[in-house]
Amino acid sequence: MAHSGRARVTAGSRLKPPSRSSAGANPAFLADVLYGLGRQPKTLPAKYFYDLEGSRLFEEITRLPEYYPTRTELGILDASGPEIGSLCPPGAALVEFGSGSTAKFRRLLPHLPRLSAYVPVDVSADFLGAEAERLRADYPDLRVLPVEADFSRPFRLPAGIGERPLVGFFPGSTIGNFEPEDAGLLLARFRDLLGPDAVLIVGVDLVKDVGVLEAAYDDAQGVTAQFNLNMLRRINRELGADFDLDGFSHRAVYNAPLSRIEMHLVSRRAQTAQVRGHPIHFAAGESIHTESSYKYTTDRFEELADHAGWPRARMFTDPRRLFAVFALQPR
Ligand code: SAH
Ligand code: AVI
Repeated sequence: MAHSGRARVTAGSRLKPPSRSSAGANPAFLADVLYGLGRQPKTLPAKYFYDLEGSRLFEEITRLPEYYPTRTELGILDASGPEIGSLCPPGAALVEFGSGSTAKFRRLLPHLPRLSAYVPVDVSADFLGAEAERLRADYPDLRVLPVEADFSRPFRLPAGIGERPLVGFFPGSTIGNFEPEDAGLLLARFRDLLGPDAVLIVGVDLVKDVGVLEAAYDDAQGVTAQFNLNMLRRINRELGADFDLDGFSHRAVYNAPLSRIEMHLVSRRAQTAQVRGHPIHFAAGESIHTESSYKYTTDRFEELADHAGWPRARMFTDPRRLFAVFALQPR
């Protein structure tokens, strides 16, 4: 399958990191961390939430009473599954971008006519491997071909898959973790990857009451806070850093003009952390912006998709219009 030649995009950051040649054992991670923490305001790319612990914490989030997106999207897939499935060509291979637990795929599977293969793509390597094994055990006749990759960069589909009609699946509103401009580039890249006859099924979280939004990202049990802090735990473990996790607090706030939830780690005091011998200074109250989660209106998302080469959109939503699932086609 041909690679898309488009610019690189990274969840949570639009900024190009410096050269990675001398960074050591995990050069891309170290370079991205030093780059993000060297900027004002400080940032870290959201894709680094997902080590094994981060993936497990995200699954816990999906079961929280405040986190409405997962159960709402699953409800839409159940209610509209037959119609969504009817748009997918028989014998297609389905490529899921950011597959996580594969729970959404499992709900869609009964509606997909004679699926030839399932290709879960994820950066969270160990979690991906374990979930692919579970899926094989549950569906012995299904071809499961996991790909460990950052889907925002060029990557290859497994051999032979490109000969099949392709269905893309991008649930969870993971697209909301990209800056809108990068989300457009990503959709255009998926169009190139999937080909001119593809269908792309995308989950999109919708603009809504600020109280509902902020509760979903600042739950009473503190699971989202742990998910956020796990980024620093991972940096400590994998990059030999010495962040004091008690020195940072979780903050989630809706930025209404930009229609996005922002997650931050706020330094409780003035402090300095070391990352591989690089001192990182924090003023009291200074934050690291770890994630944006953009919320769309259906019109705004359809416009974004149209500009990215997906002019035909069918929209499925829940009775409260909390979330939308789009089935996009390139012509
Ligand atoms: N699709 C699942 C999981 C969503 S969580 C659901 O709807 O519930 C987001 C998933 O995308 C995680 O599993 C994370 O590891 C993965 N992910 C995030 N950024 C990624 C990237 N740039 N490339 C590949 N996978 C990514
Ligand atoms: C994966 N992504 C769509 C989630 C979201 O809602 O933005 C990640 C998340 N962050 C905090 N809670 C969940």
